[in-house]
Amino acid sequence: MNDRQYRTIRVDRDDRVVTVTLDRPAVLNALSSELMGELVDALQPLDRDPGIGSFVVTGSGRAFAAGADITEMASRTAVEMAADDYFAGWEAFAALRTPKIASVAGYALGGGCELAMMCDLVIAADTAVFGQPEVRLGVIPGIGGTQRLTRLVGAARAMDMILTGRTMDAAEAERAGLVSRTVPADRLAEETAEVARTIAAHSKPAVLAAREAVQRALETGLRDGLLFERRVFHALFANRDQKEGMQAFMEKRDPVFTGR
Ligand code: CO8
Repeated sequence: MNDRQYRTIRVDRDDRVVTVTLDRPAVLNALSSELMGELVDALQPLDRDPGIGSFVVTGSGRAFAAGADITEMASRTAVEMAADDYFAGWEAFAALRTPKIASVAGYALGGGCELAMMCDLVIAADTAVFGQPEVRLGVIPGIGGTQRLTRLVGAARAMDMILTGRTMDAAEAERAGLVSRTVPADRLAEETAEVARTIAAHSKPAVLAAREAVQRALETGLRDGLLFERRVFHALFANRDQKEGMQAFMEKRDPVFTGR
């Protein structure tokens, strides 16, 4: 990990898991440009570290994140927004290949909901509230909400959420397919850590390949997706981890993966 001091996030490492805590609780972790920059700055170098197996992103106080920072955006002009390609930096976060787990308690609204959807798994406390209320501000979701929410929950429910601005509680979000699991709030950190450790203990090349293959399902047709999956499956047989995983199974012992 780098030694940089961050103002808007906290970064902690526990063995192979790195947790980033959004740390602007006074403004419900509103996603400022500074926060976006710090998050990417912290995680990008770790993404290439074979010693890191998963990332967790979580909130603090009453929120995961209540959206993009409205105060920062409010007076900007269209020309400025376009010239800065405002929030294009979030694509760098979404492009991180190490599995990302959103651990959500409280508000995940607007950009907060979009940040959760940029992650590979969403684990929600029963206090979580999801929504895309941008229409109430006279705008629309701008960091993937119209695209990712529609793919995750279908057009009917995405239209309902995005056009009315209504929120979903954790139970509805889980039923709709936005959330991977829901847990009581006091178990959120523990449950998230358990999932993060489990993923991080697997062969990293296999995990990266699996993640990429699932993502491909969201972006391509079935025929191309199946071919991609099969080719990646074949390629994994070049790895020592494949030999070790299958040998360990046959010897009825736990595998020792090296990421090679
Ligand atoms: N930005 C900035 N400050 C915020 C935000 C935000 N998104 N959300 C909350 N805050 C601040 C409040 O202003 C308040 O500050 P202060 O104490 O100084 O007045 C503090 O956080 C606490 O909030 P509230 O007093 O409002 O707390 P409540 O419990 O009364 O209400 C809510 C909680 C319902 C979550 C309410 O704060 C709320 O509605 N927040 C805004 C939610 C929202 O609209 N989010 C969408 C933002 S737009 C967006 O995300 C678009 C992303 C795409 C941009 C891409 C551009 C290309």
